[in-house]
Amino acid sequence: MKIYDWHIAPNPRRLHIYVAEKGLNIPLVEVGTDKLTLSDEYKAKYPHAMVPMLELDDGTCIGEAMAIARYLEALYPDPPLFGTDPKDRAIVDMWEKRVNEEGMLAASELFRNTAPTFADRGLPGSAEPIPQIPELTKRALERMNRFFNKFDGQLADKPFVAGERYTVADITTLCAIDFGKWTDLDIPEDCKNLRRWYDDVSARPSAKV
Ligand SMILES: N[C@@H](CCC(=O)N[C@@H](CS)C(=O)NCC(=O)O)C(=O)O
Repeated sequence: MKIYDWHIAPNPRRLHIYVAEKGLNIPLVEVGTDKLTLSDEYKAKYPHAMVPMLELDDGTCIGEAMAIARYLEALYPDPPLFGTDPKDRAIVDMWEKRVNEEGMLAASELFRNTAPTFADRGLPGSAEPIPQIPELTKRALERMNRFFNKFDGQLADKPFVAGERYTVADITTLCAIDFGKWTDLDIPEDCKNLRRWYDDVSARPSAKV
């Protein structure tokens, strides 16, 4: 199997960190171009036109960072990054989905509606130009602010987002916060729990890949 990658991009990073935490070695195929687009060959091969994507040896293409991670989790269960029993798995899933919707997609909305290099790319994966909507910027900032505060509260009495163990919920939270930095947005000063957690997870070797 191999992973189609755009190394600088935030969603592929979720998978890089996951793979590093697992200690796996899966070949990467870079499909990002110097124009900050995905290559034409890749888009022809995979019309969903987003990364990451895992291609199996039988040719099956699996997209969505967390769908790929779940597949790998089934093959390589240790260390567990999706929870350890039914209740724990549901809690990890709940927080990972929350951070994706409330953090990752908000950071994406902010970036895609402000970055000059993405002027006609308001949404990922579209063959047609999608103009930016500047009015969405204000809402995206409000979403990010809610996300920072909610996750700061969640981390008040826990070492990790979903509880006592490092999981995929931490991976997506780290990627969402670092994606926010692309638009110069940082964790607010008063979100002390989130800042403490951010320093801890950023120091893990997996965060550097
Ligand atoms: N929900 C998808 C999101 C994938 C996504 O948005 N990927 C971006 C890179 S971060 C992409 O492929 N962008 C292509 C583009 O900008 O045309 C996932 O979780 O993998």
